[in-house]
Amino acid sequence: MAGVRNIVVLTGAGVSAESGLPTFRASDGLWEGHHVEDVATPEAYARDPALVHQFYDARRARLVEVQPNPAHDALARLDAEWPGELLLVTQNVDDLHERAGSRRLLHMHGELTRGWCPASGGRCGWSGDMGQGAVCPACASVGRVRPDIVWFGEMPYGMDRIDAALARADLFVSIGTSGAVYPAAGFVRTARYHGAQTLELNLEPSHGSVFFEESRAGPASELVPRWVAEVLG
Ligand code: BJW
Repeated sequence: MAGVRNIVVLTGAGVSAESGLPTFRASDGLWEGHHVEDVATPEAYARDPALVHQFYDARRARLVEVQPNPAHDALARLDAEWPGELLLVTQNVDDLHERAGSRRLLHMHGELTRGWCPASGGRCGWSGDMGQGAVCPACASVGRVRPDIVWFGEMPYGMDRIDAALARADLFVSIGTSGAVYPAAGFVRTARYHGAQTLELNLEPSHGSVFFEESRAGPASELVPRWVAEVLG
């Protein structure tokens, strides 16, 4: 692709939808009967930890039943074959990008398969239920471990690395995200400010569509492999 060496890709829930994981804001905007904005906050966790653990335990259990789809596979191919800089920033907390083979990957909203203990400050891999009785492997405290997930009002991971990559990007591509949640929703404007070309691949135009130079509408499993084939020429 002429003039493009550094690429930043942002993915959201839409990239995993065809693997069978529900998006957040589809149709009635509810997730398991709850608004995501009500469950995914530190305040909700303090108020009702059992409910929040139940929400994340169910999603962690579902992870083992699903597989990467052609969109994840195509992004892994891009990672393996693109000779320039690449950063795949995902808002998703599932592990489908790494299971497909992506390596230059950053989970800005955390990971379902990790826990975080505020008592020890440590983070650790986690499989199966966490619940309220989880024991921290670092400090052995009981009931302090929480999902390593970035909730509303908390700082996303890797912002320095993301900002640096956006400042160097020649091309910014957003895939399967509604553009409803910041700071990710602002990445397109940052990338444009620094001179990058911008492209959106989404089932339908997102909230932020107007900020992209080009928008393509359709399912990620079709659009992403086609785009990756174009880029790799
Ligand atoms: C398909 C498809 C297919 C479907 N193919 N496409 C007012 C203004 C601005 C900001 C704020 C504000 N008030 C508060 C804020 C800040 C707040 C925020 O953005 N709030 C909004 C509600 C306005 N943000 C935060 O608090 C963040 N932290 C923060 O800002 O820290 C301060 C800071 C300061 C300075 C610099 C940096 C930071 C933290 C946000 C944490 C978000 N966490 C969640 C939940 C946790 C993870 C989890 O439980 O899974 O992350 S919320 C939820 O939304 C989740 C997602 O990652 C995130 C984005 O959702 P996504 O991925 O876009 O999903 P959907 O469902 O919205 O969209 C899916 C899209 O796919 C749709 O467009 C479909 O069309 C498409 N699609 N099928 C292709 N087959």
